[in-house]
Amino acid sequence: MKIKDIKVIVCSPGRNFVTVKIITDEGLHGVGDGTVNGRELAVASYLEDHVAPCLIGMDPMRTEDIWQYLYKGAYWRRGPITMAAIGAIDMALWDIKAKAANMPLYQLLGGRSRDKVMVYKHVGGLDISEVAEGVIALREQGLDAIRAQVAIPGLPPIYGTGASTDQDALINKRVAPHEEVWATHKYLPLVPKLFEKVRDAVGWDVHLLHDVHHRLTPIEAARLGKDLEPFRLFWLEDPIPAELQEGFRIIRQHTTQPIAVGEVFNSIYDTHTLITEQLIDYARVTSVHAGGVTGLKKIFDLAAIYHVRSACHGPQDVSPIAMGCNIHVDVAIPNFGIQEFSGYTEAMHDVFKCAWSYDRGYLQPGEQAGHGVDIDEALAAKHPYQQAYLPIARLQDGSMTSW
Ligand code: CS2
Ligand code: MG
Repeated sequence: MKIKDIKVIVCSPGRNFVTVKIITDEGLHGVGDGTVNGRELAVASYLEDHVAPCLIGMDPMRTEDIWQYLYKGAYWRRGPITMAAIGAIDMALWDIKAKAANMPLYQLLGGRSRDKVMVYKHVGGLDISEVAEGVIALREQGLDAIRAQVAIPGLPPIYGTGASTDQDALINKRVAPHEEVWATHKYLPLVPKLFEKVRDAVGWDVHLLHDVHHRLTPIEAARLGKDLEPFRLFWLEDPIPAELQEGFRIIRQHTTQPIAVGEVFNSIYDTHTLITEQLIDYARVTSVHAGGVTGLKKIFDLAAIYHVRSACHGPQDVSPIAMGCNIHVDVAIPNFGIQEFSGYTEAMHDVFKCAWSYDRGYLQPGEQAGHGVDIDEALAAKHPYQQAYLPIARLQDGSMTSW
């Protein structure tokens, strides 16, 4: 079998997605996700101009060799654009391989290790009681794990704190990113109050999670971890900017609060200190940003040795294709932890046909051969790319800050 053609499809059924479609000379095809939120066209060009021309004529079964060809061969290793491009190609190749074997992808990854994939969904609100009501509502919908965020009194609504939905904040049609304001001293005392109230409302038989979104320093994060210990959170996510892996040593010295990190990581080298020193409990990499199924497996296999569990990033900007690949990996690996799941709109499901399914807090990969997701190209063409950026954050004095 040979790779005959590679198409790059950029569409925006509510938000932008970059999809690669690999077509073989034997008529089989596979699709992969290369979406990097706010930088979509860079990946599209990387794929179209620098990857596709090199792969024509290659054997699509050589998933590992093609991964290494793109990783080592480019000389310029790692980085979100390169790794998302590699990820897109890798997903499409695994799709083809599993279709050729006439098996769902998870069978090629070792088969099922579990019956279903636990997810967490998000709840936000303008105040703590609104969040508590939202958590109760999700509990009634079957969720066993819920992420809770609340708006900060005295600050305009900001991304991820719950005042606006993530989706609203992300689909920002202006040319320049929306600017938000952050103040740590207003946030730190609020979060323990939030979880005290939420525990009162829903009790202890539910996993509660919180995302700090990289906004603290290590010692501030250590303080927050200690303050949250009485409420037994499943995890505290991205407490500090993640490029300084050693920073997590400080957090670890002070608190037993489990830590989750990795949504901005794209290679095993972003995570290896965190994993091998057991500084985190959950690795939040995802198939699209970490080099596809092949890249994800490398990270999770290392993590398994160090008692670190998986927690694939799964917001809407991870396309339904990458979500499908995540679910196949989730169901197969021994060290699965949890899967983030924001769900998709009807328009997105019209463009991306999915064999995976969601029901009352759990996902299933489906039994279709391949990874089970395909793109309707004609419909995708009706939703052209729209320029959109994530917000940026400043402190109250106007200086830029991490978010
Ligand atoms: C968030 C994401 O899912 C999460 O935990 O942190 O919404 C993240 O901000 C976006 O994926 C950025 O594109
Ligand atoms: Mg996050």
